[in-house]
Amino acid sequence: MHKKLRYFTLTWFAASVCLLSSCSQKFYQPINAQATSETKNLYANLKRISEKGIMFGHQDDPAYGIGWKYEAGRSDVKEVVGDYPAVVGWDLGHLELGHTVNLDSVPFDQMRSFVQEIYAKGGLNTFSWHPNNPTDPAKTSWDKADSTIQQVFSDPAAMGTYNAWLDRLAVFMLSLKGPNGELVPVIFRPFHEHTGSWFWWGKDHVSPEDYKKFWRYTVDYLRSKNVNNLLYAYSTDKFKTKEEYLERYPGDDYVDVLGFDSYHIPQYDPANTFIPDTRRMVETIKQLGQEKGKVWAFTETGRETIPEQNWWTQTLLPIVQDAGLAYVLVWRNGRPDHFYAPYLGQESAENFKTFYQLPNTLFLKDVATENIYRKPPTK
Ligand code: BMA
Repeated sequence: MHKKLRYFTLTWFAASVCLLSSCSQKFYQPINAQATSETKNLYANLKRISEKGIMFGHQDDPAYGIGWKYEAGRSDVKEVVGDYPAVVGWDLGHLELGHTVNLDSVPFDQMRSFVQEIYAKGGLNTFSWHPNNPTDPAKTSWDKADSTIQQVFSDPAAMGTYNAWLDRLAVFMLSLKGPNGELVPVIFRPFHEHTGSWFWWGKDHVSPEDYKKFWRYTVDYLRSKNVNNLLYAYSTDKFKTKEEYLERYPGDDYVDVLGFDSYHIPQYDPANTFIPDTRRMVETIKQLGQEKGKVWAFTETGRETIPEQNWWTQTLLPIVQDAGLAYVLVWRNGRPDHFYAPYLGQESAENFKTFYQLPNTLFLKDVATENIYRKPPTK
């Protein structure tokens, strides 16, 4: 920790100079003017922290890992490095149906408690959403029905279903309360990976205009329900150009965080270009973030089962280092053949410790002292 503290002191000085010279700080405000003060503070702090390092995130981290489920205080990440991730991802899939557990068997009541606990410790929560299909709730996100979104807008019954789903979402978001009754700010990342076509909101199933309209409708609806604790993350899958990234972008008034998802799958990458391709995508969102005054993040990645011993420093690090990303999130440790963070004894665990020790990779202890829900210091 010593090395990290020294680094913080130095970068803090640099950040203060930046603040005094008003380094584009005026841009970094949430799209929702009614956002709670904790949410506004979080957004400003995400920008501030991203100038110091990158927060590490893991999906469902405290809920389960390889060989365990719901054991208080456990975390595969913590068992390897002695600290929790700074960011935890959750998925709201099946909340819309009124179920009590999500699509990966996480009970929503437990999820809420975890979210509150992480908030209280100074960490960050982010939500994805794999909803079923509002035109036929028996169909999953992966049921690639064409024109679902178009149908939602043209069929009042489908729209009624979708509104009822958003009502459930709003109730859940508004139930996330901190110790003083304040709303817990979270990042909400709906309709992700839409440059691919594996979900009903994916590119082959909806026009760019309808996708944007649907996104804006969703944001406006939640806002009309006074859900003022969300920062909205726009999160494509892999993309080739800035134009492709922006093709379905709903507008600067509807997005807080610019993100994308990209997994390392060597069998689909015969030319072995994952690192340069992904770094290029990082550079694109960085450039857009700077232009637009928005935070940017690597919203999902990972190497399933991490068979490469040095994956963390040799593959992930060159992609994320010195890129101004607020966070990087790896996917869930769901099964022995489907996990993305190391566990004790896993073959990349030693290398993950090296990654953890770097001064600019941030875990819970690093961000806890930064008070990301308080007003950032002004000097
Ligand atoms: C996928 C897999 C699935 C899971 C889904 C939603 O990548 O992890 O097992 O149901 O995400 O979390």
